[in-house]
Amino acid sequence: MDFDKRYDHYRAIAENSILTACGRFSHVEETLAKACIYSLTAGGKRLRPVLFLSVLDAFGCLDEKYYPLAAALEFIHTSSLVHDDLPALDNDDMRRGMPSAHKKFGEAFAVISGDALLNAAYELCFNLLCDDGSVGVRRACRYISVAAGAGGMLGGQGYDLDEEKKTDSEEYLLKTDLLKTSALIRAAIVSAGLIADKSIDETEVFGDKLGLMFQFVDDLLDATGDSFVVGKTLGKDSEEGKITAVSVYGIDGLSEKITVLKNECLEYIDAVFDIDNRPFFKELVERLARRSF
Ligand code: GRG
Repeated sequence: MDFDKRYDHYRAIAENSILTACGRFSHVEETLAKACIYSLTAGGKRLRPVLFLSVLDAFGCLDEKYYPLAAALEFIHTSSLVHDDLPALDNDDMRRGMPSAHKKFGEAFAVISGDALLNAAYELCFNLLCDDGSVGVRRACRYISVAAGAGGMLGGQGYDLDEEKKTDSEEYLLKTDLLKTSALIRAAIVSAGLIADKSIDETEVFGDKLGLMFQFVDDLLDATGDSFVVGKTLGKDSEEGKITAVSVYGIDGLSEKITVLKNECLEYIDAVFDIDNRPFFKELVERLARRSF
């Protein structure tokens, strides 16, 4: 199967699982339900669920009973975007080419819809744990919860916000990005591996490298991209004097770093996946490095 067909296959599973999981909002307060569904159905690449499903598939474990975890990963990601766009954080008016949640529903509903999405992600995990309490599923759910929390994505956001301790150093940048962005991308890969009985060590470094490359490309796009194509306001990082991979490495230096990370990802793919699955993951890495989908 060629790359696009295979990506679209996983993406369709992810979309269906997200829509099914949205059913839980049919009996809740109307504006809150609308705000949750608006943010979840606004588009996006569905990268985290696609990674989860494709890694499960590569390890011979793609089964519909695990689909709710694909939705859970997207719910966590979406909740972080809703909160990240708030005036108290990044103050972004546009997300995925549409008004951000607080622009559409007001700040208060953006806050509680972000909370509701995060909570719903754990409902999905607990439902699966009740139906299938296998060791792999238990470990996967635990891994996802740690990766999303203060020791992972939220902690990275904390470093990103901590103006007093921020320095324009590579060490600070890596510490922040490996948590803020890599943690959830890594969790999508590692949790699928855990379900397939792989150890954390077998997949974790690939997840870290991919997540870091992803954030570096995001920083580069913020400095050089087209806001219509990217679907959000660009150029804010440098306007606000933010510490990003561009401020640390410069545009040319960052492009080189992205190439190094890309090559490291390609090497890890040879170590992690069998020969039939390597082309899909390699193409995914190439496209993410160019952000060409
Ligand atoms: C409430 C769970 C929760 C978290 C709040 C704000 C915050 C803590 C964390 C911020 C994490 C964050 C937004 C990191 C940036 C990651 C990033 C580059 C997002 C863009 O991801 P894409 O390109 O977006 O996959 P699409 O729209 O394609 O899904």
